[in-house]
Amino acid sequence: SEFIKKSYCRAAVILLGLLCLFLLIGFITVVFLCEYKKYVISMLKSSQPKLLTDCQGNWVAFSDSLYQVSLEKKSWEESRQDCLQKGAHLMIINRREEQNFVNQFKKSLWIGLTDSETDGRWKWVDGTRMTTSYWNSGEPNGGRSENCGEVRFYDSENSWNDAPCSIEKFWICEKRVSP
Ligand code: GN1
Ligand code: CA
Repeated sequence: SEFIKKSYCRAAVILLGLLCLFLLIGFITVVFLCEYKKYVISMLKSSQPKLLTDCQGNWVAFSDSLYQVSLEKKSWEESRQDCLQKGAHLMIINRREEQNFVNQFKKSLWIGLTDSETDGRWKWVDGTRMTTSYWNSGEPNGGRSENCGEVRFYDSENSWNDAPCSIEKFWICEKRVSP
């Protein structure tokens, strides 16, 4: 009858409409997924160098050690802790080559040197006494108020300074690589 015909027609129109809707949704989804894939790939490509340096932690090899200059500033003690946490220690400088190497960073950096225990008795963070030194002329001059060692006058071969341990500075960690 006429009624049934109309109903079929309406159902067909609705079905067609739904089909169109599904096709549209499908099309949008495919386009979206393609764009998303492109986006993810571009993100992966652009973040590749960062990921690599993060994995390696910006350690620089020199002689039998790896060195890492910090990206933030901390007090000497907090700097020492940071290095320990990384399985390293604040840099210990025993040789002229190492001294020249650290100057190349052209940055004021805490090193593993302190006379906090006994004024004027400079010790390295591994407990050894400082025997060879590369103090800048006039340093150390801080007495009781400057008990921590830093590389400061990096344009001079002898670049060390004693400074107050509470000052926040960049620092350099050293990780010995077993030969
Ligand atoms: C700094 O800020 P000033 O010039 O008084 C440094 C000293 C150095 C001195 C060398 C807090 O003292 O340790 O011996 O330069 N003070 C600080 O010129 O880093
Ligand atoms: Ca000083």
